[in-house]
Amino acid sequence: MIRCLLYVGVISTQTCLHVHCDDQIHHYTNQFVVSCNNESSDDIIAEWALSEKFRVEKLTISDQDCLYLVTDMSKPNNTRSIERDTTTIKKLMAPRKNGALAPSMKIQEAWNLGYNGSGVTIAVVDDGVEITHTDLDANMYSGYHFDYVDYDTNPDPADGNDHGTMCTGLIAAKANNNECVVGVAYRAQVIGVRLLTWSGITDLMESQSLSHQRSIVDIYSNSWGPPDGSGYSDTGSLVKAALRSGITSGRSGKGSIFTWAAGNGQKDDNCNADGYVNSIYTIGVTSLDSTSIPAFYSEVCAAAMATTYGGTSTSRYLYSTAYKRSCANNLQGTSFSTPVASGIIALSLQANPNLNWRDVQHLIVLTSKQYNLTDSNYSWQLNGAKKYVHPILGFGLMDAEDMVKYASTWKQVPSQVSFQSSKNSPNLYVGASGVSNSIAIGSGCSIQYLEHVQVQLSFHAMGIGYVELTLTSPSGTKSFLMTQRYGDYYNARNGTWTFMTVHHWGEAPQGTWTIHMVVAALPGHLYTWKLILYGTTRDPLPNINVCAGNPCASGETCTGNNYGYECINVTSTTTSSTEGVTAITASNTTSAAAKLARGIAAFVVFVCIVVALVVKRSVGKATSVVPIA
Ligand SMILES: *[C@@H]1O[C@H](CO)[C@@H](O)[C@H](O)[C@H]1NC(C)=O
Ligand SMILES: *[C@@H]1O[C@H](CO)[C@@H](O)[C@H](O)[C@H]1NC(C)=O
Ligand SMILES: *[C@@H]1O[C@H](CO)[C@@H](O)[C@H](O)[C@H]1NC(C)=O
Ligand SMILES: [Ca+2]
Ligand SMILES: [Ca+2]
Ligand SMILES: [Ca+2]
Ligand SMILES: [Ca+2]
Repeated sequence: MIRCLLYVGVISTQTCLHVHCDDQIHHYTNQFVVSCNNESSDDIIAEWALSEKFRVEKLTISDQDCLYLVTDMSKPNNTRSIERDTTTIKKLMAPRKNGALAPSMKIQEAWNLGYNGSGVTIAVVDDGVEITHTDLDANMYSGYHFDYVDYDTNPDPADGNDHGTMCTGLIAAKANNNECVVGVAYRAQVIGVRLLTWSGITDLMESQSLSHQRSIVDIYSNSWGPPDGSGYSDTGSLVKAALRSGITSGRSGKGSIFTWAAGNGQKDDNCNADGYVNSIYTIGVTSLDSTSIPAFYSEVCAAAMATTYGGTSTSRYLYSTAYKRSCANNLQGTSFSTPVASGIIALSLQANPNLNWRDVQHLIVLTSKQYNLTDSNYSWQLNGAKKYVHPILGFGLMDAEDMVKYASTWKQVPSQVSFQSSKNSPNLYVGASGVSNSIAIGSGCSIQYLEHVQVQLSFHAMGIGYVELTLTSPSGTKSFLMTQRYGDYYNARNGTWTFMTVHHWGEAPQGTWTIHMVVAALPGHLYTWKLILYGTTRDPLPNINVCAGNPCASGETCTGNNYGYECINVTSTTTSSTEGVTAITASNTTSAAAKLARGIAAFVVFVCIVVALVVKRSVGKATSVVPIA
């Protein structure tokens, strides 16, 4: 019997299978032995041999009995614990599942510091949760679930959908019970909130779900949104109110945390057309492929803060719990990277329950990592706060260990200040060559450290999918607020939209901001625009000095900000940074974007493996909402 095991990016403490190996093995807490004559474990052994965490040596005892001795370097030598050993051995013998992805999200490391989500409550707002699933039941917060579809207290997906049950397993499946997977926050409490259904949902149902049990819910995990690739779909007015009152009154005034799947629209969509992800109150999450590239289905998303592994059919799926007490082995989508992020945030809230909604976003900016993640369409840019940022991956891969470490000593950031520029009314005709227009922000703006930036635009586009919009900050950072969406030919006569970006986080806003609008085919107009800036007047992280530990080589000067630093070699122009890669110039990024815009040919058709609910809202605009697989 082989079942799902291990967790993304970590070596799990949870396993299930192949108990028959036990008698071949002599075990210590940090050492175990695996047969060499088994192809099924070869790739795991190879991977472990390359990792710093494990040392792998070949023991030739006899011809029949070739064995690998594996030493876990992170554990003390020769302290015995049979239970641990057997689970480790069984795990090693298992096929590769969610485990051992590199670079790691450091979830095991956060667990090793004692965090497991205990005391944190997460509402999974989805198509239902099987609360009696044997890998979930102990972590279900009984008495608090709700079904806004049938208006009862049992969120079980009566229609057989198991998307919400899959999301829940990634957050809070039990550890060490030999079933399915282990959730990132495997001791958190989950409240199942059933919202999505075939029969249609309303703005009211959505807003009730997003404020469900507000006084006890810490995180609302949302793996759903508007359909990909057509229209700019805004939230209804009740959802706007629910998000706004969530951040002001949730968690005793510290603010509810809303995580949101950034979408699976690949190159046919841009998450800024998704009003849920585009909100400053939500934490948008994209997906990384196990081969260190953005998952093929991820969208360009200036509003997304970070990425986690989300599973792909092209490299590795994720595993989780599924309906009817089963396990699923074919998960892919930002639906699944988002619960992973929710779990990491839960560990951080356990480390420090006083974090407010903006503290959590600052923590993600600070700790997410660029590594050597690559993308053939887009490059990383070093923003004005010396933090690398990517059009799809945001500030990079989330790091659970750094999240909990920084969280544990975190001081709340100063209060949020906002500033609106005056409105420019250029009324320009826009064609394929594009137009630019600038707004100067002067000393009248008291913000010194930016958080979110919004561009409020009114425009005309005969084919809205042809619109491209880029914002360049005074520091030279470019945000791709809109990219071509190849399937959307809607004629937007008097389009108005507010685009949001987190890519200028930490920058000073004073200076010239420029938007560049292109409409690649069919004419358009740029009527008016203005900037809405959010941030702080004081240093949000006065106790963090990234240059303090002298991270640069001798002869190099460290120039730092709160979020990152650059090492400048005073005798040449070579620079390196926290994340170890030379700064990528803005012009490279521009040409990459242009390449994407033209590179229509090679996109993969995304097959929605898990569910494809298509539902109509019966109140408000005629848009539909689907769970993101
Ligand atoms: C080899 O490993 C696989 C999976 O871990 C297992 O199913 C199989 O029984 C093992 N074969 C032997 C000969 O141990
Ligand atoms: C989870 O963490 C809490 C708080 O640190 C601790 O008391 C509890 O023993 C942990 N539970 C497990 C199963 O690790
Ligand atoms: C600085 O750059 C110069 C010229 O490229 C090189 O010779 C020198 O080794 C560099 N110094 C450091 C500390 O990297
Ligand atoms: Ca029900
Ligand atoms: Ca389990
Ligand atoms: Ca989308
Ligand atoms: Ca957001």
